[in-house]
Amino acid sequence: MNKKFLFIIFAFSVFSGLKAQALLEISGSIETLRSYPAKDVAVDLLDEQGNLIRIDSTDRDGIYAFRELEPNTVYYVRPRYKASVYNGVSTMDIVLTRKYLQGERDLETPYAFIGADMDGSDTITAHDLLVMTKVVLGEVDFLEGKLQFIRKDWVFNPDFSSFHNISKAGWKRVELNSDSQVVDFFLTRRGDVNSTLVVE
Ligand SMILES: [Ca+2]
Repeated sequence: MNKKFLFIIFAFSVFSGLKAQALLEISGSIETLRSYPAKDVAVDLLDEQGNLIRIDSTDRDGIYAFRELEPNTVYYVRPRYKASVYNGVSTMDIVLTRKYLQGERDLETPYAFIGADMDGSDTITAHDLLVMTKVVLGEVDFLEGKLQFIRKDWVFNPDFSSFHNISKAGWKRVELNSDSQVVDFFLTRRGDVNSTLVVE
């Protein structure tokens, strides 16, 4: 056996070994509806049984990544935001919601419906206007629970009329087989009808 042949066998063995051990990645971006990156968002990685196995934080570009994951495995990805975001609800949101309730103007995206549903009741009523007004006047505080992650591949009802399952849009089950996967999310806020939320 000549040296060149031996080298080819050696190189092939190394390559095969690497390929067999190839580990995968789940990564993605988190941003507001107007494409501002959401930095410092904690992103949980859970196993199929729901056990927390890793936590990453988005960087200044809103990017997170879990590397060296096992192929042929089910994972769950779930972002959560701890910090308070004191913006996104203004007089304009009140005006847009009032016009919708008075039948003067429709809300054009499902995100606008979610924004208008300030109290999270799954319907848009005068009570949403009342809470929005109190927030704008500073009479009630912005609550952490008003933030809502919505993964970008979430499919809404055609008429946007029901958000009963919207909490399910805040995480994703990922079947990682032979390819790395990208899971992107929007960060939205109840009360933010016109998508002005900014993460400082
Ligand atoms: Ca409501």
